[in-house]
Amino acid sequence: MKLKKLNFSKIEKKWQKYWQDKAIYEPDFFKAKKPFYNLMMFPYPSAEGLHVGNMYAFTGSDIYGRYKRMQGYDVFEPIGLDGFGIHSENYALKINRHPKIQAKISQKRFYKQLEMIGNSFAFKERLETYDPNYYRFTQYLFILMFKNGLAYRKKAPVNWCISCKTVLADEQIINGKCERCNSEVVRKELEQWFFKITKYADKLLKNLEKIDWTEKVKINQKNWIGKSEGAEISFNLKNLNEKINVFTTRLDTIFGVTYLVLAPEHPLVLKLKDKILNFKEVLAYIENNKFKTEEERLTLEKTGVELKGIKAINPINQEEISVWVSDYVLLDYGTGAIMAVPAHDQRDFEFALKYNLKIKTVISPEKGKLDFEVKEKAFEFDGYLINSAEFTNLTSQEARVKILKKIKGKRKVIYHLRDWLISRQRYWGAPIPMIYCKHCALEKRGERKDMPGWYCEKEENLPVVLPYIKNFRPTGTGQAPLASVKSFYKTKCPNCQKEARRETDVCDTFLDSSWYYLGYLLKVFNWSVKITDKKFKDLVKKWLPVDMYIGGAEHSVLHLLYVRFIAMALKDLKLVHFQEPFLKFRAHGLLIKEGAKMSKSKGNVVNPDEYIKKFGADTLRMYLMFLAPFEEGGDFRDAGILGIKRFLERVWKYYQVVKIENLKPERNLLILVHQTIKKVSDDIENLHYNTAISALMILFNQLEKRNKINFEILEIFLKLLAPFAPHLTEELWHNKLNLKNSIHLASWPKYNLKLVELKEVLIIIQVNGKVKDKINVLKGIKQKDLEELVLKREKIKKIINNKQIKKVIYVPDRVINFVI
Ligand code: ANZ
Ligand code: ZN
Repeated sequence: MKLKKLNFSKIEKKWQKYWQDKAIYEPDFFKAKKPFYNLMMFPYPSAEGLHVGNMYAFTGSDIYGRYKRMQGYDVFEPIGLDGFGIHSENYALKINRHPKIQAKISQKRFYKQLEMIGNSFAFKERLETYDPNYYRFTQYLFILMFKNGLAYRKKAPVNWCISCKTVLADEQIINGKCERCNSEVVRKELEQWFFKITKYADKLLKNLEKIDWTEKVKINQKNWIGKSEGAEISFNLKNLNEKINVFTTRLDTIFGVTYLVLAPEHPLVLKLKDKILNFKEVLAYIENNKFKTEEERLTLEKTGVELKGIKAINPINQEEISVWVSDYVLLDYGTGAIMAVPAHDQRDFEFALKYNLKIKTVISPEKGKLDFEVKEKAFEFDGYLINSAEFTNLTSQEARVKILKKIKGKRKVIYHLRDWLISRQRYWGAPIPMIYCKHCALEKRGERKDMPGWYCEKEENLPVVLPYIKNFRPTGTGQAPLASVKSFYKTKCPNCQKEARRETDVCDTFLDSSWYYLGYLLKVFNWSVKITDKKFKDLVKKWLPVDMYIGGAEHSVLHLLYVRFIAMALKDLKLVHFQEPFLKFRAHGLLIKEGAKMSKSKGNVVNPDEYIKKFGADTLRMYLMFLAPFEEGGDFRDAGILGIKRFLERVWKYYQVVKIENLKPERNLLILVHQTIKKVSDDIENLHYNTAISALMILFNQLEKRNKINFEILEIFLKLLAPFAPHLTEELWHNKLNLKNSIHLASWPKYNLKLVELKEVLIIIQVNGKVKDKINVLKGIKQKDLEELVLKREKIKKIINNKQIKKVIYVPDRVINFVI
């Protein structure tokens, strides 16, 4: 018989078409009995094409989805493009093409690639965030937030990326640089839109305990939310009817307070204008330090100015202390003012050294060590109080409670989390659907009392379409490009009908992705429902929350936090029935190339197309998954991929030549098959795809030794391999096993626990009572089977050398002795 050579690309195209034509990956949304929402983070189409890192993530997610489908779940595995926003716009700017035109080109290219990788995507429900059908809901979400007091505008110092020419959210600053372009970030005073994520700080934190997420992502979120428990206490100002409130976590150090510090923007500074003797100097300091970023404020050498003529009184001992302004104190944390304890806070320590302020030690590391003194650096730990009047010798913890009572302070919990800055001075995003009327503003009218002049665009007028404009480049002036498009911003006030102005900033990209898992379900209705419609809500109940979500850990405090917040807000508005959108989230590892990070400048970026063309999608998929446990990432090496290619070719060849027999399978092989079913199932469940693949290789080595084999075993092997190599297995399923329907809709094999639990034992082989050899066999092996195995061994054959065996003595599972 002439062997057919394996033509990867031919069979891959054939089966991709078949899957599409038969829509086998489209669940029946309304009738599904066991819905399983298998979500992967949709890509930014902000490069020439799909990155192999995307393919790595998607394959890992797809294997899980395919496995669940074969287990009988109605799996929904959608995909789309997160194509609105700064990522895509920056790319368009780079290659000097209009983002709208580029989006069309990228869309075609990305979808083609997404088909090529052989995932079981429900392509009918795909979506793009720049589609007006989509962003109509993004805008609707904005309006919902506004109407419910969760969106507001305020003037605030914000992070401004010099290169992207727009503001950034705190979450988008990584080590003081822009998350997107890695350029410098400076501070600007601007009026901006914010979402009140801080309202949910506590829930965002508490719920972490309830969700099954990758631990390190939960830890990142916990730290970012940054719950801080302490006290708020007041310091009266001497001879003035004013006080300074401070937030402290270390009330036990109150006897060590040697000065107070206000943030430069603290309103009290201006209020005390006439009382501050050196007000000019203070003002100059404030002006000079206005544009430092938060990072700079906290890391650069500390500077400040004393407010001359102002003294505060320490409530615990009535001591007079000086008051300073310094930018190491931030306005929007706590109360914007601190009590400084140089002996026990390193920042205060450095400041005190620089300005020659007193350093008074009040905490000792050892009980009774009353002469302890801080010299080189602050002692920042809890300990035992010293120099603290009647509180001396108490532990820090005891002292905090007692001091709080004595000075009548308030316990207070605050969070590091800030509100989410949502507006961007860019072009390529969903226009913020708000209208400002200065006439109404003058009369203090508005949709909300606290925001005079502001009105939402009416729901029936959505979407506010982003117009095509030639000059889409960011201006750098703090104004978005749309601010110079009169036909866009000129409108009528929805209230008084006089001339009004549309908001010209657009929404942050992360608003687009904060609800996309709901978007796929809207697409089921082809966008023709409202979020409040019963039929939509029913579908939401049926399919959500998402059962499994897979994506990168780099989104820990960006997308993954925002998306939880939006779900909580929607839940409170009774639009969804869950607080947490993703029950289970797993972060995949990072893919590197030959030990190095992939980057264009190094020229070591793996282009998945090239590899698919050369080796086939099945080979690439399996190779990527074989590298290491999925959650750990892997090192891509060209040499390695050949090994997988050869393996798949061997499978192909074997299925061409093997004869199917209808005998009962050998017990040994059957045991291995069942153990492999269990191993592969467990491994897929835990995303240990690499060891699942190894187990399949071990099983296949055994199959390959046989030229006749039982049909069921051939069937089981293909099924186990199907999630990894979906095309090859589909081909062999139809054309070797002659089975109808897709293998991917077949049921996942079940194992027989009895067979799986069999253990191996080491049996000693003796000839005439002398130890000659050892053999590993399954526990409980029958004497007849064991004899047969042993007598096949070269070593034993030689010894026995055709002599007559007189007797065989067998001690079960331990020793077999041939008497010759
Ligand atoms: C006195 C003190 C003594 C403090 C001591 C610390 C150690 P976390 O844990 O991050 O919440 N602080 C309060 N508000 C601040 C602001 N707006 N800008 C800068 N620093 C501020 O930190 C709480 C501590 O940070 C507070 O406790 C306060 O300094 C400082 F031995 O008060 B502490
Ligand atoms: Zn008006």
